[in-house]
Amino acid sequence: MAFSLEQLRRAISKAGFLAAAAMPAVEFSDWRQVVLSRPGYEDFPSLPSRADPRASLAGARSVIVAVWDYSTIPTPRSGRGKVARLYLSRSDPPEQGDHPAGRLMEQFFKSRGWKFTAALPRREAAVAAGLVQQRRNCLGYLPAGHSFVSLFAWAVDAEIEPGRLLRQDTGAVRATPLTGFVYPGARHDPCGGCRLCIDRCPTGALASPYVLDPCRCIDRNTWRAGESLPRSLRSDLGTRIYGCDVCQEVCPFNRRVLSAAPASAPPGEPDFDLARLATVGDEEYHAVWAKYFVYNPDRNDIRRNAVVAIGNAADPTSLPLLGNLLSDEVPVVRGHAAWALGRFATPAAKQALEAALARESEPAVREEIAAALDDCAERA
Ligand code: B12
Ligand code: SF4
Ligand code: SF4
Repeated sequence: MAFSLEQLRRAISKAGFLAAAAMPAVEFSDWRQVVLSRPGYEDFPSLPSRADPRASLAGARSVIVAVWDYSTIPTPRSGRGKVARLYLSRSDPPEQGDHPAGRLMEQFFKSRGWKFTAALPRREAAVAAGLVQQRRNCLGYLPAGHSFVSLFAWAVDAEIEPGRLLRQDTGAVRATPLTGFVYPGARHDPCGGCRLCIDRCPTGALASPYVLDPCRCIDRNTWRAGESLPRSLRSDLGTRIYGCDVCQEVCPFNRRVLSAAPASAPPGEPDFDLARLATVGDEEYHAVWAKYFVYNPDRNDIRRNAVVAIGNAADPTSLPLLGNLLSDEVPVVRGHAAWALGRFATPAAKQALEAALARESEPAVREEIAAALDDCAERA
């Protein structure tokens, strides 16, 4: 006998999700086809294997998708424009069970004796269940609503009555059955003549409607681990050090939620000062910052990003700091500090770079310094 939607309703309500759905565990074959055919997804080699819930979980019978609204979560003001709202609100844990709401759901599955897997295409599942509709920036939007939602999904080995659950203004969660489910459903373009997200993407990552080049997306680049950021993208990063919200912030369909009065951050939130982040030590990083930069346990990735942001902010008072960072113990930080100094092109910046070149032995950093000196010459 199928597990009733009513029982799932109680779990979703307790976890605090805005909406959810249960549907049959179908193979997301169209989605796999797209992933395999688009360039740029080689960096995500495990992605296509998420298409078939039954391959990830023997006996998978249902998929549960849940929508977490992070638009109203209070976040540190000093982080805005530097860290994407998804990460500032701590709504994208590497494992769904690391999030309080995801943990409650997984405890619920375990209490029922259900086996589950989280290896799924979460947005595709949410679109298939009719919980969100994709727009040209690729993001899933709530029906007649915004896109600042994080999506959770699990396949379970229990049969659940298909249906949707939606939290009402009163706070109560209402259930409606899902009839005539088919995958894939029809895809309609709801954007009319608009192209704002495509035209305003700082790196040109949105090549055309619904098509993203992940290698150019700021989000993917800011969580690169232990490597240099592509030189051609560094200036496009602006002061963003983790993720990017531009394609959502320019969207007319997000205007209302963005203009709502921002909730004030709880007292004691840290100051996302770029100089502080560029020089952060290990202990402070793990105590204060690692909870925001969830995919980067190594502080040096964020130090590198902060150094690039300082270069882009072009505030001459940061010249001494960048000069000091040319002697940092971490080569990637030294290399990016050189790049940042190259953007200033002042005699002091040039002098610091020449002195660094004379003492530097790391070939990759020497290359960065030489390129930065060329930048100085060009700008002069
Ligand atoms: C890989 C990945 C990335 C990659 C690639 C992104 C991408 N668009 O593929 C990178 C690292 C770049 C990335 C960036 C971001 N991501 Co991401 N990412 C994922 C992940 C793991 C898989 C996404 C995926 O399925 N990609 C494969 C491609 C092929 O899918 P797709 O873009 O949806 O393609 C479909 C459309 O093109 C559609 N389509 C094609 N033609 C047409 C025509 C019409 C008319 C229509 C309607 C549709 C349509 O068909 C395709 C297949 O279904 C999911 C989590 C998960 N486990 O599922 C999160 C996820 C999608 N990301 C998320 C977020 C929030 C982001 C960022 C906003 C983070 C940030 N603030 O920096 C950015 C946004 C970038 C963007 N504009 O897409 C959220 C999205 C929530 C939402 N509301 O949709 C997810 C679900 C994670 C979460 N925490 O909830 N991400
Ligand atoms: S998140 Fe930023 S870089 Fe990525 S597609 Fe959107 S606007 Fe472009
Ligand atoms: S900015 Fe325009 S084109 Fe892009 S998602 Fe929003 S409505 Fe669609």
